[in-house]
Order: sequence, then C-alpha cells, then structure tokens
Amino acid sequence: MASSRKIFVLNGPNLNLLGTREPEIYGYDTLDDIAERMEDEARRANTEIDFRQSNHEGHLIDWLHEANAEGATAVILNAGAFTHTSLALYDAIRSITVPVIEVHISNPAAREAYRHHSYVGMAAKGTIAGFGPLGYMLALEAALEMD
Ligand code: CA2
Repeated sequence: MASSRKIFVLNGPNLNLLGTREPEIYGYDTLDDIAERMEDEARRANTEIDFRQSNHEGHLIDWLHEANAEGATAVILNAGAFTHTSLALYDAIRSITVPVIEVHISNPAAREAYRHHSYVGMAAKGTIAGFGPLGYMLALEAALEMD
C-alpha cells in the first residue's frame, strides 16, 4: 500500500558524527540507527520518513520549504548549533504552514548559557529535548497524531 503521509526529519551540522564523539552527551547511536528506528515505526503507521542531514544552513531552509510545498504532515528538526544562531531558520519556520517539531538529543537548557536561546523553538509547534535519541521517536509519535 502506498504511504498516505510523509514526515521530514531534518538534521543540522555535525550530527553526521553522532555515535562517534562525545557519547557522554549524545550516546552511541548513529544517525543511521535513528533513521532506521523511525522508518520501522513509521511503516507500521503507513507513513513515509524522509530523513536528511546537512552541515549547511541553506540546505535546511530549502528542505523546510520543500516539506511545505509537498504538503508534508510534519517536520522533525534537530538544527544542531543553528538552533541557537539562525534567525534565517526562524523566518523559514514562520513562513511555512507545516508544523515543525524541534528535537534535541541533549537538554540545551541544562547546558552552557549560549545554548539556552532557541530560534527554532520560538517558531516550532513544540520541543522535545533531553531524552537522547528516544526524543526522535517521541517527536514521531507527536507527528503521527497530526493530519
Ligand atoms: O542536543 C542536541 O541534539 C543538539 O542539537 C546537538 C548540537 C548542539 O549544538 C545543540 O546545542 C544541541 C550539536 C550537534 C553536534 O553533534 C555531534 C555529535 C556527536 C559528536 C560531536 C558532535
């Protein structure tokens, strides 16, 4: 049966290194592990996952526009450090209608002060942070409730 819904999962800078550095903060799962788990769960709900990573801010912005143009159900976004710096991501999220769920593996609010502000969070529908890679699955559960 063809999927009736599509959820974009967008990952920002350095998240391609997940599972290889700083496991005390980010754990041992790789981004591929997370993608696989999400795809398994989404398949059960007849939903397609479009999982991407880029180290470039403009790619993330283009992909937000693309998700919106395609009429995606939701975008799950871990913008990495761009979370804390990117007014352009804030504008992009504000300019689209597809709901964006902000995800962080760690809990930025409990880390350095420069991680406390989130441009993404100011525009997102909601935020899940601090639960490790499980946060992506929690975000997926929320996204699957949207139509
Ligand atoms: O906790 C998160 O998911 C973050 O978005 C991760 C970003 C950080 O800048 C945010 O404040 C919180 C950092 C991503 C870097 O990813 C790495 C993964 C493994 C090893 C080194 C970096």
